[in-house]
Amino acid sequence: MVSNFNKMKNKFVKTIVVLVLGSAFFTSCKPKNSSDASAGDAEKAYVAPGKYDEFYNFVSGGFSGQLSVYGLPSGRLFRVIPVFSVDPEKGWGYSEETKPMLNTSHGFVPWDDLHHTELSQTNGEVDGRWVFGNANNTPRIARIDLKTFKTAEIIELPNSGGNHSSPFITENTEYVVAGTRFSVPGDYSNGDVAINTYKENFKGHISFVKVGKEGEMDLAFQIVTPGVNFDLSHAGKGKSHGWFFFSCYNTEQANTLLEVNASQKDKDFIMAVNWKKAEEYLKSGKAKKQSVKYAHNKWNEKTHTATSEIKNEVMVLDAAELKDICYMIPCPKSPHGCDVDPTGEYIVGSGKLAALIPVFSFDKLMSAIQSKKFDGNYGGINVIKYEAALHGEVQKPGLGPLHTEFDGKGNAYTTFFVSSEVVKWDIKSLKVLDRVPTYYSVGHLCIPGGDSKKPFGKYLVAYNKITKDRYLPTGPELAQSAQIFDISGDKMKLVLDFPTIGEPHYAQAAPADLIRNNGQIKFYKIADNNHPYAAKGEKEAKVVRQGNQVHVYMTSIRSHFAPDNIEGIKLGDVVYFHVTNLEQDWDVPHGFAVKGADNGELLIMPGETTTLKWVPNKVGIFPMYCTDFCSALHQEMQGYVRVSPAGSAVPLTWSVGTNLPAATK
Ligand code: K7E
Ligand code: CUA
Repeated sequence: MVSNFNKMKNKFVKTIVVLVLGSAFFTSCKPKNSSDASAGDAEKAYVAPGKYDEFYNFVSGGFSGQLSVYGLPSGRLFRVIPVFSVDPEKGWGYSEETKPMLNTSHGFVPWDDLHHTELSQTNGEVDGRWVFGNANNTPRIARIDLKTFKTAEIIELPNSGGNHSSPFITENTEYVVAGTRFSVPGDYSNGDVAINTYKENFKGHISFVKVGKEGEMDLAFQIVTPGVNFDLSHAGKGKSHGWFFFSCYNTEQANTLLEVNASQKDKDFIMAVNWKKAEEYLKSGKAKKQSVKYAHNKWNEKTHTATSEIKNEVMVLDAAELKDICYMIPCPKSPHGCDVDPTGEYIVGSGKLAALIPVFSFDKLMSAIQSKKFDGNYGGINVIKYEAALHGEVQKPGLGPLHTEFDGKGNAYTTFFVSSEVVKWDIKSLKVLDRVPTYYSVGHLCIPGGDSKKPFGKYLVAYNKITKDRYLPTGPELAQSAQIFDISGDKMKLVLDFPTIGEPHYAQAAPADLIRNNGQIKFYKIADNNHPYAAKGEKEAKVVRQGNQVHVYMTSIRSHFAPDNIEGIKLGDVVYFHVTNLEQDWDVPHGFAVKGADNGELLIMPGETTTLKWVPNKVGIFPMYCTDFCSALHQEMQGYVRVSPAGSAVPLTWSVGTNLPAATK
């Protein structure tokens, strides 16, 4: 959620809430009594020691830029996967091999803001192969391989600013999409324009990134649109497969004080995109080739190294010109979430400032398009008549609707930021069935498989923004939190609270077995290691000088490095420690750190080679050691590097288990 929301909340509560809904807010946003506030059916969350959870929960880390993996229903944290931000703990962005993963057209970027996770699907069902994540700030999409729980690929998106409505996918993972939050002048145009020329010079672009059989991403095309803010999106499925839906706000096209100026209109839009039609236009040569610059980074499991390539063009289709690829559906008050039910018939738009939730019908939308029930156009894009596409409105559902997920039994669950609750309602009848308070101010929610054709139901997790009075205080910044609800019955029941990493936004979950049995990699075969600096046995360990570059081909095995004594390094040298972990057992990583290195550590998985760059800036003896407790003699896993003055005559020597001749001098 945007931080403006907190400010907006007060104003909103005063002006609209009180007028429209009277005291409803005050009764629904606070726990009714203290036992209510702490109530939870904690036994349902209990997973005995040594037992496995039912689901993996992939949770966005928000401004941490990472993705965390929890178990459901226990709420236990299994892993933090570094994606868009450097992570010195794991060497992500610090080792020479991982640095290219964070390359962009702006150069190396060490941080980003990850809001949404999306699991790959086959036939509209979660398939457990990959999970995608979006970078908001420097627009990118990442693909994380769930065999290794490692970021395998990152692609940058040109012509964009704030990649928020991303990385949502089509039902066979044909595409992962990205709608720009900020409209900006296209990278292929002159961007040196006055900001107040927004209306003429600022354009929106939505990107369609094709996903191959092995997951490899390719920016297939973009669609240029009028300058609005795209917020969220979801693909059609089943009958609506072939369509994508994007919520837009700031259709006022304001460029300052959006809090006020982008909240003027009664209705903004959901943009319906016929991507199959767009594909046809692309094939028939209707797209313009534009020159841009974006990075495409790939991890190679054989060389254990990433490569980064800068690409120079993108095909762009114009929505105002090609009239039948985009349509605007009016949607009340700055829609945020845009969610499609499991049948593909119903499209839910959650207007942040609306006192109702409109639900659109795909069938009605199709017949409205056919019979041209238009209400003029917006920047050349036909606007559908609101009523013509409307299935109906959920009346008085709550305040500040944000996001909706589905249980596959005909129910929708919507989060309300302002009234701080999750509301369950019937998709067809639009009747509110149940509501539970959250603690407090829920943003996204997740039902396992909840945006797919086949939700697994059972649990609902709410990701909350504010946890005042919920946990022990920790200074000005409090814990971020999630809450699990049991949704197997008619009424939602609170099961567990658990704190989370960063600020969680969207999350998805998959049955544990789907991931556990997908061919998890337990270690890398040393024979398959094609890293150019690998030392595949201790005999291959060596130190090689090339001018002022020194390459240390080092091995690690319980419980020593080879070599572990190195002399002849001089000031002015750039030293590369290429550490190969020779272990061929599950769960025996070794670590590596050297005193004074302005770098992270290395964590080297069995069979892998990883490189730490070190530029010593003092003369002396520098200890190095293994940072990962690998054996009973882990503390003995250490060594020394001797650094001599520039021009010194100390020869380059190395050893393990014997004393160096130079050492006796
Ligand atoms: Cu509602 Cu960035 Cu998906 Cu946060 S967004 S909550
Ligand atoms: Cu190797 Cu500790």
